Amino acid sequence: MAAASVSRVAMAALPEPVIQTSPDTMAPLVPNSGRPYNPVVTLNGWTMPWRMNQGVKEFHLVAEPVVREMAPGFKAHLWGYNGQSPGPTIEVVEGDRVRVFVTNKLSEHTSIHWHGQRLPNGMDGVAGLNQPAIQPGKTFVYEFVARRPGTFMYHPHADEMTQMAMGMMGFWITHPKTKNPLIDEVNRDFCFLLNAYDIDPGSYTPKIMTMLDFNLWSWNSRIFPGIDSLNVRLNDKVRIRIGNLTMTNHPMHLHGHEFLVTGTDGGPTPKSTRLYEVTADVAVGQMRQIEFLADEEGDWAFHCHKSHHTMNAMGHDIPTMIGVDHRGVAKKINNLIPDYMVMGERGMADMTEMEMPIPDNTIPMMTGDGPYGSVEMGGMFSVVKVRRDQKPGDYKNPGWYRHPEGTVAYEYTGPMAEPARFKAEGGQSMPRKEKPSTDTVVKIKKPSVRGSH
Ligand SMILES: [Cu+2]
Repeated sequence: MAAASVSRVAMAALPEPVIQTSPDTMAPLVPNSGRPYNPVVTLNGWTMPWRMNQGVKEFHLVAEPVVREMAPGFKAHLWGYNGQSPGPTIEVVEGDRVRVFVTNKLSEHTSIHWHGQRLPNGMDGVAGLNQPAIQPGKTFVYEFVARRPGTFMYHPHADEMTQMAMGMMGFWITHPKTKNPLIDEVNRDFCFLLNAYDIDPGSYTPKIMTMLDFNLWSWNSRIFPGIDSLNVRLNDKVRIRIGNLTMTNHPMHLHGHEFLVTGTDGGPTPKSTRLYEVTADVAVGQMRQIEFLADEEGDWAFHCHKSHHTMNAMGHDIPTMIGVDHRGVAKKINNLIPDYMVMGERGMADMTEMEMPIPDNTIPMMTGDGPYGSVEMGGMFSVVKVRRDQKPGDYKNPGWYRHPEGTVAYEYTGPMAEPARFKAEGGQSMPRKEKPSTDTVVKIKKPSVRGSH
């Protein structure tokens, strides 16, 4: 009885929840208690401080509505944890006993599932199956030993469709206790979650019923150009941990370097399975950690390879007008139909130059000013900046890469040679027997007026 009342008192003494209001990438949180480890950097996020309580690492998560700046000039009303969506990254060490207090400040019940963890069944967080849901205003306690080192995440397992569409999720990293032959030491260790939202231009709150047709593809609830660059020193060994909580897969592509997939949410991958790649698919509900030696200086694009995932709020019902001469016409049409635009003619830089009127709190479809003009990207896109003079442990953005003289693609201004044309009929392996009597003309449909591009 006495023991029970003592533990009740201990429970009553909740650790003060730490709230973060900034969407900036925070410096790594160097552990000041417990076992040492090399901390990660959460892209446009932060790691939650803990309290050691008689050998137990205690965290306090608060599930609550938050305002997330998804990019400068664009804020979303989401649900998250401790002031942000995603919630703070939790970093522990293999073998740590962890106690997480979860306070529900939402208008409906919730729970937390600790994706990928070995733990007692009653701590797995599926509301109704493993525990009663956490009702509004209540605080629940999860406690388990972090048994396996690796890359994990947390998210609700109660009214999931709503709560994940609203941004409730976070990263969890369990660092190895001792040297692990499958886990290399790295100089920089980044992590972020892939998430997606459907927020109508001009509005603030995601549409939660959307299953596939999302219009905002984000990393840690940020969209390019709002996603911070990953700044590293030349010859750093770099690890990037990625988790996917969207409804589709994301082939993550890195320019200029080859990487190995060194871990999944199942743990470190056996060395015999590791292939050098430049794109790794991260399927729904999966986590992948990639590693590479950053031995090429420059600003290297790093993005999802689905081209629609490197765009911001858009409609998919714009007709293709490639081949149709629009000179002078587009601006005139634009006076009549404010959201009219031409695809495939001058690129998306038009979006900025034509000053398309867009509602308040809306980010252009593609944007981002680079050193040579518009980057014409949005969504799941960022840059790995590799610099010789980046100081060890310094994560500051070094600015644009200064290309050495004579190493940038340039315009050819000499004489144009007549193209040598292949003389035989057709281009296919066997020429067709009879040619059609007349050429086929493809009719191009007129654009329709839509209010949601
Ligand atoms: Cu994608």
